[in-house]
Amino acid sequence: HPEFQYLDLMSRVLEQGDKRIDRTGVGTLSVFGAFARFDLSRGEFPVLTTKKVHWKLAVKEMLWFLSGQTNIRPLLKEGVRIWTDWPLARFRRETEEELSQEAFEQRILDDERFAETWGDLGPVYGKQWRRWQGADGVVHDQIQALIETLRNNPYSRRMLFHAWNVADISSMALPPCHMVYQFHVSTDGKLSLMMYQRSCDLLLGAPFNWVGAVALMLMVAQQAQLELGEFVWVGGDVHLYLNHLDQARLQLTREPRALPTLKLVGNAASIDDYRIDDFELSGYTPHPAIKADVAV
Ligand code: UFP
Repeated sequence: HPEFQYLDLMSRVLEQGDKRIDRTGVGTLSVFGAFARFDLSRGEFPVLTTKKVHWKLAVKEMLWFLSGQTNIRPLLKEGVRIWTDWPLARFRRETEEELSQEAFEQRILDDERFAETWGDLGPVYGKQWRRWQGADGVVHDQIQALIETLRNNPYSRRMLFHAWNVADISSMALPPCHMVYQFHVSTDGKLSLMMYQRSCDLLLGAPFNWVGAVALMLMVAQQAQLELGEFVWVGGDVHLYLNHLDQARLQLTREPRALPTLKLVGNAASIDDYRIDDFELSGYTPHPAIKADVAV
């Protein structure tokens, strides 16, 4: 079962992980270098079944990246709260006001000016993917360029986009974790994606990032009129936070179930025209969700 790639990696981190204090102060067990591959053409969709993954949140996040936006306001409008921690921490630090997460999010939603000041994450993924600005001032839409190459020169070995814009890192709320997405087309017209993730919260990050990547594959494949090939994942520092170990052990007691299928219903005119309702996940009967806190 393809999900054992995840579960075996989790065991490896638990058993062999190097224990260290990390940036967040929580501490992790960490291994360096990991690999997984899922053949989507054989129905191996990496949506974990050993816990319930909120797949729609991951797809909505991917749509937000693709929209080029970097403010949490449109995410909150869609009910996605995973990026609130960083702007909220900055707000509390700089204003010394004790606002709850709920109250902060409500103000972002109600007050556009407040959102402009406090809701922006800096030049994170969306900016780099769609509007990477070179030193000469020229702005590059990496996604559009990728789709054009896939259509016109699909055997190119240069089909990738990158979020690690060195000059912009210091103004990002969080430097990109999933940094590079490289695409490949086989002679029988199958699109594969390899994603490199420099830093991976194995319990909370990976399951989410994998769904996002697969959603991206579906959209890009449709835009380039290609079939689905493989999703290949490479992890750099792959870690379990020390307050996630019980959750990881619980997950390892569970037996994987049949993997679901993620698909697009209908055709979008361009990469900018996808909506959450265009995605359909079928055959998903996971074990219950596992709660855990995100390290900020
Ligand atoms: N992280 C992920 N996936 C993401 C994301 C963050 O796993 O999409 F945005 C985790 C990895 C790490 C932390 O635990 O967030 C980022 O911290 P650092 O920048 O110190 O690696």
